Amino acid sequence: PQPVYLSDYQPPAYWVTHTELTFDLDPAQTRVKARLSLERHPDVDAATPLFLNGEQLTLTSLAIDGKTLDESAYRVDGQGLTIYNPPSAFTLESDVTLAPEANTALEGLYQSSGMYCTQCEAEGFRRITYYPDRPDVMATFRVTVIGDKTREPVLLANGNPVEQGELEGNRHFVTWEDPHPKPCYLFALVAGDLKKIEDHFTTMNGRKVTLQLWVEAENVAKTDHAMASLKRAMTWDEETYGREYDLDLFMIVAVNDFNMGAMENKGLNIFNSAAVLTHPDTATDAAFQQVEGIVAHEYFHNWSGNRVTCRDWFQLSLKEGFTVFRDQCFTADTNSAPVKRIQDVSFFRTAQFAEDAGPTAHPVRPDHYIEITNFYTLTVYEKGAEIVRMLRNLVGWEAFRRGSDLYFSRFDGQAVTIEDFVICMEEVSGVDLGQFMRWYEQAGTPEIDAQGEYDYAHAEYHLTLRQRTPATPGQTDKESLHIPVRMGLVGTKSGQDLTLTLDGEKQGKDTVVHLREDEQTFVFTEVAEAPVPSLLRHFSAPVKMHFPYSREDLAFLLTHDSDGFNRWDAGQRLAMLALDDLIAAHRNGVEKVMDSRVTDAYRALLATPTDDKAVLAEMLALPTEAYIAEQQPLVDIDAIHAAREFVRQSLAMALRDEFIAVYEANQSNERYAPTPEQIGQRSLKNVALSYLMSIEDEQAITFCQTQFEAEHNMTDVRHALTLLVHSDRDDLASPALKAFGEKWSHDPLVMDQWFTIQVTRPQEDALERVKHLMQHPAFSLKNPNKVRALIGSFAQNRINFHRLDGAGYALLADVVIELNRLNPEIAARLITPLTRWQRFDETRQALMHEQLERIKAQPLSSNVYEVVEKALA
Ligand code: B3K
Ligand code: ZN
Repeated sequence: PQPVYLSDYQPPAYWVTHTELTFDLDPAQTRVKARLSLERHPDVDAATPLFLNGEQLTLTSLAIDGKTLDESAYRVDGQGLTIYNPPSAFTLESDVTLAPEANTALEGLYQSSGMYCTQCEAEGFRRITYYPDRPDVMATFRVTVIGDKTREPVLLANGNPVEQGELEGNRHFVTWEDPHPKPCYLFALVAGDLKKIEDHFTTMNGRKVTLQLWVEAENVAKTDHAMASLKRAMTWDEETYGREYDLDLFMIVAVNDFNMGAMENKGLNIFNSAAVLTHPDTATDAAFQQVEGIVAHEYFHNWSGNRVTCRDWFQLSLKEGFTVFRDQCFTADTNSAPVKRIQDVSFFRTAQFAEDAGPTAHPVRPDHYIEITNFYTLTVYEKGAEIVRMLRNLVGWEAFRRGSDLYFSRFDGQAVTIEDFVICMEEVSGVDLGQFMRWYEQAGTPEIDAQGEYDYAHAEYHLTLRQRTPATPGQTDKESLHIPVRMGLVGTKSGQDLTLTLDGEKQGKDTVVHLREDEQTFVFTEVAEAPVPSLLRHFSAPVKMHFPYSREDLAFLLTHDSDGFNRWDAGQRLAMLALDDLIAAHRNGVEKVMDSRVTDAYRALLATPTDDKAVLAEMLALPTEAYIAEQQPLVDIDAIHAAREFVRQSLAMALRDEFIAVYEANQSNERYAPTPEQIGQRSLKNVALSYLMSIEDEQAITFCQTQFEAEHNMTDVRHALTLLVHSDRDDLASPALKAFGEKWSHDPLVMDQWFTIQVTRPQEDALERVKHLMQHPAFSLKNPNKVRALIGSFAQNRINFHRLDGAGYALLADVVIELNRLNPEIAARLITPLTRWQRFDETRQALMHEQLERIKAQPLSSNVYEVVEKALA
């Protein structure tokens, strides 16, 4: 497979101004008739052939302006259809057939639990009809769907229904019209036996919008939260960005087989059922929050993505980075802002940093790709969102909002680039963003080495920052970035933020210093007492900040930093220092000793009264094994696990009474609601229970059993069950697992959780359990949620996935090889853990390498090929 390059971009030679489609649905032979109005670009010369993408289609007829095309006038190959010497403006009619039931890749038109649905982003539309399948071709659509009245009583497409009727042979049709020109990746169709839940929303200018959620009959009771979330998102986008919805109808459909979370098709969002269905008995707090976030994200795309879209797929972060930033702010505003930031950063620093440090590292705007589906990454999404966040901070919210308004009005109905967005921000603010653009072009995580010195004699604090970005594949030389470092100086005597004076100017107690050079020293004057610097507050840039903090400094920041985010971060850093020592002790076979400063810090946390229980729960959580691994030069799986367990157990023993008190004080019989208060309370209680269960305390076991049996809500039930299954008390775990599995055998989303709980257990039998569960009737390799729940989760089970006999790697490779044929997109994603082989010891490196080579020896999809090729390069 050949890569595509950003530098090769050419505007389309022909535009499609209007698209008419008729679908005659059939599992084995769906017929798609297309009628496209085409126009040649005035600058393109007349002999230029027209190329239309098309894959896995059978062409049955082709006509221009009503006349059947002679076979010599066109050519069909595996990529598409070339028409020689077309007129400058014409109507093209094509007739194709395809087989939705055979589509296991879940791209294009496929069947899920018997219903028909589509996924076109990025390049799935070419599996539906011959078309210029690129985002810069935008047309209005009129779509007729014909289906069986019994099997497909509901026939949906984008826009508004304009006509419907009965046909012979128990068939019927509905015609839909979407007045907003759109690229074909936003096309959608759904047909099946679905039930709807309806509600209404009146927009800021009085447009009455009908909101519909379409689900299988048994899921009707799981839709309240998604509907409420949608309404909150609509209100928030009006109030925050002045964005109003633009059709009379907004639909969300839940499907069971879906490669990603959801898709923002115009007026007809299609969701993975896991990203929309919730019920207190079946979904955890985390799932409730995830649903709210995804519903909002897809809704926000209606402007940031649909009204203004991407010129080409290299610009993917234009819509994704901006929309993720928007959904993050929405969640922060609707729930607990500090917790949202802590959770996002904690995930980012674990997973995106790892991506940026591995063989598939790429810039937020990549400059080439083989398979675009491989670029729906944490870098494009989350690092892209961090860049937008920096922009917002650089220009200030008020200018950012004006820049956003300008962007939407200037480019409405167009397909544009990342520069177009940044230039709007530059225009409204007058801030020079030239150097800032490098964030989009350079891969790798920048690192800052910071050093500070307090000059008593002159009452000055000198802060020196040095930046470097490590080489990444294909990018060895990095230029210096414009890095906004938000910071404060906390006085060691007063315990308060000091007023900052930089270059003679008063800054307040919190400021942003701009690091643009490789090295810069910032001199703060009138610093009355020796401070501890609080750096990168709120994670003001996606970088690694190194500062030689002592444990005393960190314990001090943990109690005194006015920035809640950095208080949490100080706790993480403090725990990391202790963990580092313990990892070394484990490797050297030396007895492990708990650092009493960590214990004291945790004791102090537990003793300090707080309103925000969710933040406290985050503060009490130790860095995950994945995060710890990310901080080590060479990952020692066993030492990390042992060190972390040691800290957990030491804390549990030292603070047993405190944890029991926290657990008991946060019991509640309130009716379940996914409110920040209740979620905070449950998180805190369950963190305490986790600590207590790490020492298999008798009291904790009783708490766990009672909590499991009380069946108050899935958050508590799942947490208790997980702790039992992850303990050595199989006598208690087995019956609980069995009861849970039987109770929920009818509910695929709960069974996903049942799978995950089992394969993430630390005991040695985890791998055997995976193999065993792959035979379970509820498991299927064809369902991405099942693959993620069982195989994806097992790959996160670090000590078992990285077993020294290589069996974990071999199992993953087996699944990748099989999935490569069924669903290349999911197969390629699943390889990720193996691509990180360079980080491990020689034995594991060799074992991982061996599996990558084994995959590479197979006939591969371009998706899997691209990832394996990079991993082995
Ligand atoms: N835009 C979709 C991504 C779908 C891509 C699938 N290959 C989801 C989202 O970001 O909202
Ligand atoms: Zn998105």
